[in-house]
Amino acid sequence: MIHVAADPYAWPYNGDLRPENTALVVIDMQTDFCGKGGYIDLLGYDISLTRACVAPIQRVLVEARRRGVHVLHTREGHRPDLSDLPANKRWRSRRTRGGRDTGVGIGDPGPCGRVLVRGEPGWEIIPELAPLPGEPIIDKPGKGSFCATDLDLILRQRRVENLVLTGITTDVCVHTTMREANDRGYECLLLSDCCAATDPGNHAAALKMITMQNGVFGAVSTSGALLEALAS
Ligand code: C5J
Repeated sequence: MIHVAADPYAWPYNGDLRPENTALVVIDMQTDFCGKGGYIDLLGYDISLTRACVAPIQRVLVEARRRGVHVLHTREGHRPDLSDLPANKRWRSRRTRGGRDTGVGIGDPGPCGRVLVRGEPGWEIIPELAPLPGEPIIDKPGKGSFCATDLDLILRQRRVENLVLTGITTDVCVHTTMREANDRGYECLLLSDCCAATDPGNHAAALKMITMQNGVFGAVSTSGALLEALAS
């Protein structure tokens, strides 16, 4: 039995933590969410917040790859013809925090190409966390990684039971993915230092939500605790 020290319970619930049944999912580490001139930067948020998890994810990736843990990456983005972009998502994305329509929203041209459009520079995963050949990249049109993707199929083919969630943003795509995964029966662990949000309060609240009801969506831990457990 191997457990990771986690809140609110030692994870995974059954102590069955092996590289073969465990996947590390790196969510949306794209320039549009953490790079200069990307979508989040254009919206006026501080990208040093969303970049804070880059180095911790790098450390976990090295160890996960070395030990043969499954590694998967996701990218949020839309087809160049925007046929998979809901009109309300586009409309909302164009509004600033003050509610003014700036015209710089999803699908519009920006310093990193068209915002969150597949194939554009801003949509690419940042070079520091570039996927290795053979690591699946899940392209998703929504916030959750299971909606309109083949993620579940790929995980089930690999007999994955445990999911370690990292990436950005904690309160949006990471949380949505964790909730979707939990409902599908995956045993989920979110690494707090390997996730980040555009707002520290939202990051903290997202972590707290997971720990309610004895771990309503799974558990929360840190990269250090995971690496310790993997080494044991
Ligand atoms: C957002 C994401 N925040 N990757 N996307 O719109 O969390």
